[in-house]
Amino acid sequence: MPSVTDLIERLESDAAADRPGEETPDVGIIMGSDSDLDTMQGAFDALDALGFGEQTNHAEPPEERFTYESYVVSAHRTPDLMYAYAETAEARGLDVLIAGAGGKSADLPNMTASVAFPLPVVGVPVQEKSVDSVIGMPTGAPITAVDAGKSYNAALSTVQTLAREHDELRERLVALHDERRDGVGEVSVALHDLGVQGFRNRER
Ligand code: AIR
Repeated sequence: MPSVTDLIERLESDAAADRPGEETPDVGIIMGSDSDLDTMQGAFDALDALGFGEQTNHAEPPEERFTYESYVVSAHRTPDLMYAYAETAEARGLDVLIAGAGGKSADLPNMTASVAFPLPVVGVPVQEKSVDSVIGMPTGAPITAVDAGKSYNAALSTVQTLAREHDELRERLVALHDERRDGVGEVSVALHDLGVQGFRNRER
């Protein structure tokens, strides 16, 4: 079983490999515990909807041009891993990070943002009680954060950042946005035309 030390060494050797940008993941998603996975699923759903592929081996990129990776990194149980992940992120080719943590001491997003600076980090408070610790940064130490549990929006924000450089992503974002807009139109007409009870019956 690989230890935390092995994982830190892996990150360091990935960073030293200096691979071209097309071969490294664009978005790094980290979370404080695998118990955060359900809440963080929204980020994966959004990236999947935008055509991103998951990179599970730093040396072997998937077919998709845009990719993400994910790890569990605990600010309190594995502070050395958190530091190594944030410190090597830029050299490992990542362009933007999403970090989620729960509990009252949800320090992974804010500490990752401090160490990985100037790489942008989008923080996801996994629970309502985590919001203050994620967003409470001092002047000069920035983090972008979403509301509790809104990991889907965190992924959209990261792709908005990437889309400034990649027209293809801009188009995918606009298409996804239009789809959601059309969805509102569809339910609006259905609610009106079927009537409240008819609409509810349709949902069953
Ligand atoms: N956490 C893990 N290490 C540091 C923190 N703050 C958070 C996780 C998770 C919560 O603690 O992000 O939301 C509970 O973790 P677990 O592993 O006990 O389920």
